[in-house]
Amino acid sequence: MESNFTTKDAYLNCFSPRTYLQNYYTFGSSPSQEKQVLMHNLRKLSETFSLGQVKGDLLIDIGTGPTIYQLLSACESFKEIVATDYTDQNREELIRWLKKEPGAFDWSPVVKYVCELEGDREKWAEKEEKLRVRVKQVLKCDVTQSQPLGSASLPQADCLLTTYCLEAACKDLPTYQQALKNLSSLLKPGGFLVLLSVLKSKFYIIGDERFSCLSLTQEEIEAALQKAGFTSEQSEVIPHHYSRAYTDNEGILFLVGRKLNTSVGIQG
Ligand code: U7H
Repeated sequence: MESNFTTKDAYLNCFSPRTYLQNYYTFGSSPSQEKQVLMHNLRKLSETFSLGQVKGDLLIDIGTGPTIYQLLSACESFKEIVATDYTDQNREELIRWLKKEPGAFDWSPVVKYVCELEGDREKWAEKEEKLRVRVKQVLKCDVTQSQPLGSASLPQADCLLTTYCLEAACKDLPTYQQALKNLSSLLKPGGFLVLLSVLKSKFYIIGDERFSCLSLTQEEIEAALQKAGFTSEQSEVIPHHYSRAYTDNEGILFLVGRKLNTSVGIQG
């Protein structure tokens, strides 16, 4: 069967982090679908990481992209964060922000909003500094490989975070299923998986480029997680969607799961 799903090479050659940031994360004062989605995601992430159940030493963000919004609450609950992405240009864009290099994207409106959620909007500059200190490494990752971080040696994480990555990186359900198993090796037994996914989307647009997306339902994602050895402790669909000019998604899934403890028994 012929597959037209966007390849990894196409991401390397055609994905523009700047255009992506411009389309999905740059807002005027008027309301937009993109802003609604982001604010909702930030509220869910803040609840999850600030209320204190999900905390620990190491969090690995899988498919960070050129964005840091997903780490703003997590950096209060984890001592070390490792960011990862498949594309060189996403990792470079991220490093520009981490190192305050010229031309870095301005996340301050988003950081201010998260600080407001957490009780003090005035602390935004301190939060930016905290996040910059807590992100210890920016690594290449490929979720389709059995060792997604290649030869990099890290302790198993207390939490994996992944936002809008697997549905863009995996061409079909078996690949998605396998990617979850691959990621599981990076996580401690009992560790948390925090996942944000678009639902039932087949594509998304960035500038003039169209990228494929694996169309998934909440039930399919939960079943895939269970098969890969994760529980799902919290699974919530919100009806928000992005602008119809960008994608055809029907809602967004926010899920918190845990890697099951596999105790090795004595074979009788
Ligand atoms: C995330 C984005 C990205 O930066 C690299 C793909 C994911 C821009 C997607 C949407 C969106 C999706 C559908 C509908 C919006 C190939 C791999 C990652 C790891 C192998 N990614 C990072 N990714 O696609 N994004 N943001 C939004 C919003 C509406 C990868 C192979 C691509 C990979 N391992």
